[in-house]
Amino acid sequence: MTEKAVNSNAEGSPSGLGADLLQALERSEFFLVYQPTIDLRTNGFAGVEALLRWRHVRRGVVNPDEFIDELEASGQILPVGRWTLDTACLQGTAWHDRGYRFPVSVNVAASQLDSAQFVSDVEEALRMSRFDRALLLLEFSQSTIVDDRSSAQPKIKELRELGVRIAVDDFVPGTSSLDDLVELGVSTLKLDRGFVGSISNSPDAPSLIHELVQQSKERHVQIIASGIEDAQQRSQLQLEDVGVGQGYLFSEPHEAEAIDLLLEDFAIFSGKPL
Ligand code: G
Ligand code: MN
Repeated sequence: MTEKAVNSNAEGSPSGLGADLLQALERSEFFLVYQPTIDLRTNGFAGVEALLRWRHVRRGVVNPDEFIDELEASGQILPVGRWTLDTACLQGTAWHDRGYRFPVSVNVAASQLDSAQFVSDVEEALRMSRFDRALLLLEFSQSTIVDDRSSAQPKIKELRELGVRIAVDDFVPGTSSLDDLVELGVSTLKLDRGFVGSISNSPDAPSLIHELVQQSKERHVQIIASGIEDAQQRSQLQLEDVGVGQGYLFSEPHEAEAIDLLLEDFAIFSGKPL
């Protein structure tokens, strides 16, 4: 029997973490880590993506792929998503107040966008934190935006009107028309980690990226390549003029205090405030 199955029997939920998960928010066990994005031309600091983590009392730090389905199933994704948004905006303002101005992106689940209060939650997070709305980037999966367009589109429009930006996460070139995404209000595409991982050995990838970058320039859409793990991937993406990158080659996600140190390094390295 697998460890998962043992836990499932012992604690009565697929991951074995369900009961603990219900209390995690009030016990302040969630925290955010931030993964830098890097300007591929200048090597400068371009922003961060906020990523949720759970410090479980016995298991240690747990990644969202182990508990996100359960958060969705129990409806807790809404309060936890709200907490994530609030915390990321507050942290963004703390950086900005110290002179570091850069975008912060936050992942949003389909059920959050579906919920009646999502747009007002975003408004409230911005008001409460004083975070610059133009620097908040909300990341949605392609299916959240495209498959459920009749319900998603009006909300995306409201979010755009608030002044925040919208990204499609895990985007694989060639799977959606760029015009369609732009029409829906998308300003940024985050290239899928798996796709980026395949660029060195996939014959189609360079031409797919090339075409996407050319189209995105005409439409003022930003491309961020995620999951860059080696220098070869980086140079191929740079060759195709992808503007921004993210991945272990540059930095793993870190807690805010570690990002502070990184920011100081970047500022010293570039000789100017960011
Ligand atoms: O789907 P999204 O890009 O939001 O997923 C982010 C997750 O990917 C984080 O949990 C982060 O730890 C992980 N991640 C970030 N950079 C890399 C990378 O370069 N390689 C791999 N394999 N995973 C990464
Ligand atoms: Mn993401």
